[in-house]
Order: sequence, then structure tokens, then C-alpha cells
Amino acid sequence: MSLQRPSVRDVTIRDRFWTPYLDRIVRVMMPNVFDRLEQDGYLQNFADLSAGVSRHQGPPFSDGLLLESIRGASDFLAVRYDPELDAWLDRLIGVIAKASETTGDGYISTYTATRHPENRWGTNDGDIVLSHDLYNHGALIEAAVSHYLATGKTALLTAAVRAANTICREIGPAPKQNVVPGHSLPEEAFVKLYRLFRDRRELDGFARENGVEREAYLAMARFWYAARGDHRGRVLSHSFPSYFSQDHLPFVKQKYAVGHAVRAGLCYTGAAALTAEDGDPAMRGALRSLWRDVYRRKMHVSGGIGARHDIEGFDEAYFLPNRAYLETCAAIAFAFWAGEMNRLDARSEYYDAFERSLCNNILASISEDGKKYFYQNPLESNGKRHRWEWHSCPCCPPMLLKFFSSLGTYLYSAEGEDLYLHLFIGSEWRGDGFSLTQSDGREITVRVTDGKARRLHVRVPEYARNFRLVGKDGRPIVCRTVRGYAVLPVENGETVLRVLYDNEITPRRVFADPRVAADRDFVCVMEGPYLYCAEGIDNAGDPKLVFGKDVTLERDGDAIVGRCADGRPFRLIPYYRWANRTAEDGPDAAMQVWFRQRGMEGPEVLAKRVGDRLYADYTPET
Ligand code: FUB
Ligand code: ZN
Repeated sequence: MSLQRPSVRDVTIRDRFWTPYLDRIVRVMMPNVFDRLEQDGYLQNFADLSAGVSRHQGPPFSDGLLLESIRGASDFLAVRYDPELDAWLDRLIGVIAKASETTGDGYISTYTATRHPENRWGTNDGDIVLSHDLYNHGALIEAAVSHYLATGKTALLTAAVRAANTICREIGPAPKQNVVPGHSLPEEAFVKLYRLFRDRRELDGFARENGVEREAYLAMARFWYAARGDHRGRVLSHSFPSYFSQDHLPFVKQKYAVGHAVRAGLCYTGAAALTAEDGDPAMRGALRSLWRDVYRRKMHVSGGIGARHDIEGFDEAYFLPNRAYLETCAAIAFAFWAGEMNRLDARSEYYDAFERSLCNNILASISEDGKKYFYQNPLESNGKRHRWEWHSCPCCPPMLLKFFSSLGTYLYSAEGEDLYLHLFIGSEWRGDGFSLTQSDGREITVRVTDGKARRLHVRVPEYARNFRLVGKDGRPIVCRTVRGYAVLPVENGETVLRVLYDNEITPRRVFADPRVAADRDFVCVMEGPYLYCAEGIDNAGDPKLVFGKDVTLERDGDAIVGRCADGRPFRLIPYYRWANRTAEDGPDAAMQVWFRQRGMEGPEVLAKRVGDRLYADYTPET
């Protein structure tokens, strides 16, 4: 059994912060992304394929980026219908569906089809890491599933099924071709396609007419994990051997996260999605080891992953420099993975990680006006780092669209009579026989209408001190804590409760594990899940602050203020808001997250700083 997350339609977000934020994504960012992709020829590539024009514009993964954006837009459409967006998507899908019809067997990876048709799936000495053949088709499948669920239309689904059937015919155990995705994503896509045809009985007629083989889709995903590390008959990537594509060992033997961080995050997400269907204990074990390795040893305090620049990927454990790479897409892939892990194993730490990535690395990647992006999200800047309007490798904006359009599905989940609340975001969840409303003031109302008692599990965040649930009358509710969730029974009818904890608006100093050389004797500041930073503009052009042992941290609006060891005043703002006030290079644009802390030496203090968590929250005694 695994927890089920709600569909995008089942959750409405109504929150002081998130409602206007998501509105800006839909109204400002999304049209901008589609315009850019279209201007750069990503849609034209499909038209050219249909017309037999041998030309390709953009990177080999251009199709995937357009299709990821279509998935995001479809999920937004499912949440709130908009006839203009519906028509816009129909136009794009019309062009893609025509390409699928023209190609004969549904293979529509436009880069390979137009430039290197002899290297399909990276065979004949091709390079699947570079060509992104399976990634492009996986994005087609995910977009098709989302578009069908949003609109009931099947044009894209027809194209996706044709492509999936071709993949299942050509790739697999011998005598088929032994190929695994060079960039993960298709693994989860095939699980989703399987689930769609299993769960949506109204598609039975469509499935018969289109030759849907849903068990083959699940078997395909299984094969891609089993075949990793078995390189018989396939040429390993020439272009980026160090990316690995998580293809160095059979998946069940993988314990440590290596290679490209986005590919890894999506590989693990797909593995968890598959394991939610199969329940394979060996897969579960590998996932748990990989999770521990990343969460405890390779995650930055901002929830970013992938420290290395050269391979956009993981380095050794505890190598967490502050000028790290930390790609936006990697943080999102990590959050997707965390959400899938929680479905297998309902522990709160997965949503601690999700929330940390969301509130820091992911939010920081978009400018406050919703028009500019960071690709890398380091924890310090010498004043020369600014968000870009567009990038030569524009992978992050489509990933952001996928993430924000599905945010509502990560707030809750259910398994039988157990209901889980993971994230404190004002919202309404409409379930089968119950509803749950969360105000953004953390009041929770559960209404059970089918006469069946439930158990509500409310996540106790890692940073909350003296966490408690109180009833309408303000009296504490006695509840157990299981795997980081406070559990209480809810009967038929209405139950109202509030979430309280003591340090809701109390900034705290956070110390790194001493094995992190870059942060030894340094401290950073967090409040709840939010990380803070100093920018030059607020700190006389020098954000390299030095704190005394007894530094006090006080609120001033949404900033945190205090005095450095030398008496100089400092001002910190949430990390996710940095680089919004300075367009030019210079000291005002410099930024710092970790600050030297005087008086932190000595074995006693170090001993307290060693924990099994990477960033132990520890307040030194004064
Ligand atoms: O390979 C496609 C995208 O380009 C990856 O997801 C990003 O990390 C960048 O390498
Ligand atoms: Zn990216």
C-alpha cells in the first residue's frame, strides 16, 4: 500500500502568500515561457518534422521543454478553467499531434528525427545522454496525461500512446534494445501512463482502439531500473560519461547519489513511483539509502542539491561549498522525489526537505516580478550574479511550471482512513466522504460526511518547538506523534483545531555539521523553513558579517536585525528575496548566507554540533 496524493483538481489553494504568487506564475511567467519557446523554434521543430524539413532549432531536449510546459499549463487549466489557455494549448497540441501522425510509428524526438535518424535511442554509436530521445518522449507522455485529465481531450494522448507502444516494441530485454534513459523522466511518465489506463475506466474504448498495453508500460519502467549497470550492447555516452545517468549499477545496488543532480532526482522520483505500484522491498531499500545519502550528506541548507559545476551534479558527501551550483531544476526534482518517498514511507522528514527546497532554493530562482530566473542558486555572491531573462539552456522555467502547477497535490495525502496534512498552506482539500480546510492562520477544519471515522496526521515540522494542536476552546488535544506526525481521531461531522508552536516568529542560528569544511565556525539564520541572507545593499556594501557569541536576532518587519561582533548593525532578508533590488554588479549586490561566529571553538560545542542531521538546529547556551 502507498499513500495517494490528491489530484490537482481536488485541492484549491487560498493563501495570503501563495494565491497571488501562483497567480503571477500563471499570468506573467507562463505566457512569457511559451512565447520564448515558440520564438526559439521549439514548436516549429514539430511543424518541420511533419513537413519533412531537415532542420532543428534549439537544444536536443527542446521538445521536452515545450512538453513540460504543456504539462504545467494543463495542470493549471485543471485547477482553474480558462478558455483562452484551453485554445492556446489546442493550437500547440495540434502541431505536435500532426507530427506524430506523419512519422508513422509515433517517434517524434525532433532533434534525432531530423538530424540523426540513424541514431534513434542512441543506438548505432549515437549518444542518448546528448540526444534526450527518451526524455523527450517521456515529457510527451506526461503532458498527454495532464492534458487529458484537465480537458478530456485525447489528441496528445493518442500521440503519447503511439510513442509509448513504439518504445515498448523496440526497447527491453533481449532481443530488444538494451537502452535506458540518458535523462530520467520517462520512468515516472510510464508509471503515470499505466495508472491512467488502470484508473480511468472511461478510457477503455480508447485503449482498445489505440492498442494500449498498460502492463507493458509498467514493465518498461521496471526494465529501466533493472537494466541500469548492465551495459551489454549499448555504447556508453561519449559526451558526458561522468553524468552516469545513474547507470553505473543496477538500481537496487545503488546506495550513494552520483552524477547529474536533475537526472538523479528524476530517476529516484520514478523509482519511488514504480515502487508505490510494485512494493518491491529491494527498490525500497535502495531508495532509502539514496535518500539518506542526499538528505543527510549532500543537501545544502537551502534545500539545494548538486554542488558541482562541471557535471551539474553531486560531489563527495559533506562537500557543500557556498559557491555551489545548485540548479533550480535539481531542487525541484528533489522536492518531487521527497513527495514520492513520503507515499512509500509516511515520515515527516520528506516534507521537511520538500518545504526547505520550496521556501529557499526554489522560490529564490524567480524574481519578484515573475520575469527573471536563476539557473544556479549559490549561497554567496560577490555582487556579479543577477537573474536572467532567458537562458541558452532554458530548462528551469518549464520545470518551475510543472512544480507550481502541481503544488496543491503535495499538501495532503490519504491512505484508507488515514488523512495526512504535510504543508501549512491555506487551502481546501475535497476528498471522498470528507473535506479539509486550512486557513493560512493554521486553523484546520475537517468535515467527515460519510459516517466513517478517520485519523488525521498533522506534520510536526523539524523546526517547531513545543508543537501542539488545540481545539476550538483553546484546550490542547492529546495526541501521539508517529513518524513525525501528530495523530488524532476525527469523527463524523466537523472537527476544528489549530496548530501552534512556540518559535513561529523566532529566528534561530543554525550550524553546519563540522564535516562541512566550508561552514566550520560559521552560522546561518533561519526562521521556520526560511533561510535568511545579508545583502550588501542593506549592510554598507559588505555582507560578510561576523557575529559575536551572544548575537541577538530581532524582527523588523520581514527582516531580521542585530549587531555584529564589532557593533556594526546588520540586516538580513529571506534568502528567496535576494537579488531583487540591484540590477548592476557591485558591492550592493553581494550576498552571504553563512556568517563567521566568534567563540564557537572547543570540543564541547563541536560535540553538540555533530548530529545525524546535516544541519542540526542548535542554540548555544549563553
Ligand atoms: O539535459 C537537459 C537539462 O539541461 C538538464 O535537466 C539540466 O540540468 C541541463 O543540463
Ligand atoms: Zn534547469
